[in-house]
Amino acid sequence: MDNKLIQIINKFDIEGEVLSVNPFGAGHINKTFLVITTKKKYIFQQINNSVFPDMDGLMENIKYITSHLRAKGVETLDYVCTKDNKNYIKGDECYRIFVFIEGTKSYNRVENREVFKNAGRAFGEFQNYLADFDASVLTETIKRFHDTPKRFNDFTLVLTEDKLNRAKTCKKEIDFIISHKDTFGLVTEGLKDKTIPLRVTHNDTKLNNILIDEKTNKVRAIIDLDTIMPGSVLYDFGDSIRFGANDNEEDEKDLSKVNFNIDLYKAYSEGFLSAVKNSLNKKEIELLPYGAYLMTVECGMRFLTDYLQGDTYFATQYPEHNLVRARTQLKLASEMENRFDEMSAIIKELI
Ligand code: ADP
Ligand code: GN1
Ligand code: MG
Repeated sequence: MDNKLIQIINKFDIEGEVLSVNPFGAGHINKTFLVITTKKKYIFQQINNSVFPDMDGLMENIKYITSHLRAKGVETLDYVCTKDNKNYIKGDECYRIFVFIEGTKSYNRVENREVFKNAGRAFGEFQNYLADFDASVLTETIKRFHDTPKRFNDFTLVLTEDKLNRAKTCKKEIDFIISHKDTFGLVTEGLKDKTIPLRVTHNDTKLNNILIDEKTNKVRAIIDLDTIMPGSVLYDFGDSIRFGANDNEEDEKDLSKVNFNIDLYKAYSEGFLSAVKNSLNKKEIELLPYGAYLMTVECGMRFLTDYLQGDTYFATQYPEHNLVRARTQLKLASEMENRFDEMSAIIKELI
């Protein structure tokens, strides 16, 4: 076992003696480990503090949000303080511990329609639980996180520099993004002119940020609360569809196996709208299909930006990993674009 990690883990007020520490999960941002002690299981994370520079603010957000949820009887993340009562270890490297939520699993693709419908309902309910949360106490942990036009500017700067000379390997993807740039502004504009309400949103609603009960397939807890910030409901709906309504995983290399699955889109919409249809305004409802497209094209653009800048943001397992991810997202976005009418008809039926 890694002695350095064990020393850090032992600074937290955990129960029992550490038996094992192993890498865990498929997150792209933090380094996550499963810790097993003689008494309990924990999730130990080195938090990516270049992605999240304001760690105090981030952990305060988690404190406020988890207390708010717990007061409503909702199962949520439970962090363990250090022996000197801090909610994380601060330094060049930052660490925290959560209690492992037992009897649960997270999925990297939808294996069962029912699970995805349950995920939709859970994110809808999550939105409702946060409706009375005082957003003014929240730190914006990543500035302009889903500001897609700003993401496009970042992309063009990185493309102009092309410091690894990789642009020649992804001309088709670059052209797709540039030719779609006029479609990126609807949500940021709507938030600005207030036709789209600013709500407290999760902002990273992919399926592996939910813990599903192993026995019942019901959602036990929504996790990865690092990006909870004021945002649009379209981000939360859209990001779930981007990840889940795909016949395959986010990093499937064989693009012929990557397809937008409209039945899974329908399943998620059924669950989600059963929880929020009465609280969304007309414009939000109309834009749900667009939200799915926007989050998908934005994510493709973010993966491609990271590929062009040398894989400094998302964790990667091999040199073209971000390019492979970008390709799946852009293919899905293009398929969604061609099926907007069907997607809208599904929403209309459910309202
Ligand atoms: P990242 O920001 O890198 O995505 P996450 O906080 O999402 O990190 O954690 C990565 C993975 O670890 C999750 O997808 C989930 O599988 C698992 N995980 C995180 N917290 C818990 C927890 N409290 N109990 C059980 N599993 C967890
Ligand atoms: C990251 O942290 P994780 O792996 O749950 C990213 C999301 C992306 C997602 C793509 C803070 O999510 O925005 O949509 O990867 N999180 C951050 O899979 O950038
Ligand atoms: Mg995650």
